Amino acid sequence: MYCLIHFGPDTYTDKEWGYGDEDPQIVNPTQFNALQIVGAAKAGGFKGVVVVAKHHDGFCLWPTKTTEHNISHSPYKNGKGDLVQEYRDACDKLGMKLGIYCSPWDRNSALYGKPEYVTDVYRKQLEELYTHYGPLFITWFDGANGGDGYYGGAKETRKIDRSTYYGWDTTWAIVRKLQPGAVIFGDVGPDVRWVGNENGTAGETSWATYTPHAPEDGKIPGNGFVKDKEGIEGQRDGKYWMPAECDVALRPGWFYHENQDGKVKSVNTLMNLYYKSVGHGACLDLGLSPNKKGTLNDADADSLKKFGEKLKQTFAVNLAKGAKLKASNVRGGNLQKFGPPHLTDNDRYSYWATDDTCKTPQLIINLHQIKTFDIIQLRENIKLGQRIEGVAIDAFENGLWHEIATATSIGANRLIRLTGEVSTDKVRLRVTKSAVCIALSDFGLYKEYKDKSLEGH
Ligand code: FUL
Repeated sequence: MYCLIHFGPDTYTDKEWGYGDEDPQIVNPTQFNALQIVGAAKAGGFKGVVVVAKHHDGFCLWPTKTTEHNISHSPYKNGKGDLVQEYRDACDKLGMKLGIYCSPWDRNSALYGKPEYVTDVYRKQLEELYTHYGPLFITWFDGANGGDGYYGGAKETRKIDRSTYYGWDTTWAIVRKLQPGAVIFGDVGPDVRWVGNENGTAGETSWATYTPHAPEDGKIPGNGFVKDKEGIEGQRDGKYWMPAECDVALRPGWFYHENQDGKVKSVNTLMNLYYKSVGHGACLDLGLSPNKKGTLNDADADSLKKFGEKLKQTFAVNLAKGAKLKASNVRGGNLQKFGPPHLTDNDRYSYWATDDTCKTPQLIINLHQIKTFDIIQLRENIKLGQRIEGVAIDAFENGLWHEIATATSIGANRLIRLTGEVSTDKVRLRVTKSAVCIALSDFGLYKEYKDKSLEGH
């Protein structure tokens, strides 16, 4: 999980997509506090932040040499400000990771639409960002592209060829060279893909494998030019390993709007999103919207804090730990290496594996005493791929096994939220379908933490 921070001229004009003619003078976050913003993300359990260094309006939050349309022409710190640097410093102080979003579409640039925009402006901006603010864990390439804008005063509509204009191969090569540790996000990956919606949810069935397709036959797909809906589930036979990223904002909009102050997502809404993103093997990328002063409103920070607390408490104790695990098959009979005890150790890559011929094994989890849970967690050793295609879980009640849940894809993480609490001393896992022998790394039973103080709003 990480946060995606939108702040810029739109914060002051109450817009979501600035036209590109905004006066830099309006950007004046007098109390800008990167530590408060990044600290709130950390309290929410997020591991990093992606800073929108330039949104579609073209305004750069760092003192770039590529355009005058940047923070050095705003009153903030008398033109000596650099918000990206302040985020970098805050991340370093708090042990958080930093990523960058720099919008390819630029509604301010007079050159937008010409090849020179890509070569002399956009790629130079990326070079500046990757050279000065690393190490980055991710770099975001947004798909919104082309359309009307200010474009240096031309005030017209400019359309670009979404397959070819940005020369993605060359552009991505800048990331590989300057930030080799960063994954590249985009509608077409190449490392991680957009999930195809902005609701923050991946499909109930969710494959990390994916082949992006252009919406027009015979064309090459590009960012902003894919069959979006295919991103939700991915494809079982997808050509590329490209796990999904679920982006959604904490408020209705990505940018701050005073009239949305009462619409900050509640802890329970965030938990629901967590189950449907992280719990479907994807990432949750939550949008934060600093206000005009340059801080998060108390309600936003409060919701994050409660969410972090609820997550921490919920997953603090794996009720399956200490259980006796009996598997119907263990690879080569080698309990030490492939036995089921690996399912409840703290290593997400140690695993229970079966013989090549055994694709539908069963496991009995003897809890020794009655335990009450409402969440089941399964994780595959993702380094060995996504193998499992179907599981069922049973609880032993009144002398009989009762099916309490089923699921399809597992992947890096699968959280099954039961419709109610289950109390039992024995649980059975049945793998009902797998492409090859299984390599399951974790099994967990949890009870969602409920505390009145966290249900605040
Ligand atoms: C979208 C953009 O158009 C939105 O403004 C926002 O930045 C979101 C994260 O990505 O494509």
